[in-house]
Amino acid sequence: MNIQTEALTVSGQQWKEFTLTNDHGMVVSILDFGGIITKVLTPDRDGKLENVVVGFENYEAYLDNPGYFGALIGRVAGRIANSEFELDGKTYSLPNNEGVNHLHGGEPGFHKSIWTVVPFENNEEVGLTLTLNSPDGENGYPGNLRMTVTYTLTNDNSFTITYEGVSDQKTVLTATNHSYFNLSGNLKEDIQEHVITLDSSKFVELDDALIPTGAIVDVDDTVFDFRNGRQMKDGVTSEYKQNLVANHGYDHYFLFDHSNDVSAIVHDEKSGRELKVITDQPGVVMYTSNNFPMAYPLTERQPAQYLGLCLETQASPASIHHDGFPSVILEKDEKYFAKTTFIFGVDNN
Ligand code: G6D
Repeated sequence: MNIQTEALTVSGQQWKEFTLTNDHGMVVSILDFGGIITKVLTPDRDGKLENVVVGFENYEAYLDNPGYFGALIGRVAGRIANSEFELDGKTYSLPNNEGVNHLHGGEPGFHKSIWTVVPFENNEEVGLTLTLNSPDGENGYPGNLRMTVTYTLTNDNSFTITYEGVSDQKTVLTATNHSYFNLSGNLKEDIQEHVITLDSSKFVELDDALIPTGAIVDVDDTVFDFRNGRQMKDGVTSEYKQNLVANHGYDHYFLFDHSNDVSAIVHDEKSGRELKVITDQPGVVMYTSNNFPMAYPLTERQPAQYLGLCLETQASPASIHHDGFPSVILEKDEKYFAKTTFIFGVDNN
């Protein structure tokens, strides 16, 4: 187990990058800026270590980061319709950073904040504890919020993210991480051939602005049924309206059935890599980078559509305006806790 810390100067800002390495050579690199995961090196079926997440070649690009690559997202991941919500009869207005709507906590959200980072290491694990104080009223959200995120790498090639938060006023909170996974290794291929399995029989319908309509739709007989595994490209070629509103792919919240411990599996046949996701969250936004940002070069190549798969485990901001969705309400002094583990392995083929 090993942690390396490097001081960086990016456009005059002083950042740090922490590189975690386990005893099998798996590597995860993380910035204090946005808690951004810049690199994850895992072995393919032949033991070759390659990068499996999308990241920028030049770190200045993270100051803009239109795709939220690798970043912690909050206070509320996802979209809040009309950039407002009501709590106990009071209406709160948030910055509308996507048309009339509020996306991913606004600017600067968690993804553009400098987190205080404390590394930790023992024989079993290596990791970082990241803390952030978000003051009452920041981006319109009520309550002084103290966030603690823990990134932990273990020797079974698991990477666990825990999120803890507490606010001195009733507020809304659902945090996530916005890494774009690509198991081909060093972005050799896009993700269209990746086979995805989701423990989910229902997803949330979106309107043309990607705002939940309030309807929860059965996946039966649609290309949203991933219960028995499905290639991502089915969503690209589909003429189903929900794939079209997402610009020929997926950008939807799937509600987990919790019929087994593993909520999601991603498999790349060529490399043999397999990613399993275990989470305590009620669902996940699966985004297939249909609107991949083209402005900045990536570590390994030029940008292109469908280069990364996002699995944003979280509750649903649709709960702010509709009944029947996993709630994002956090009561005064209530302890927010969320945990997601990404297990990187290889198949036996
Ligand atoms: C696009 O609609 C998608 C979002 O879901 C995603 O989080 C963002 O790009 C990075 O706006």
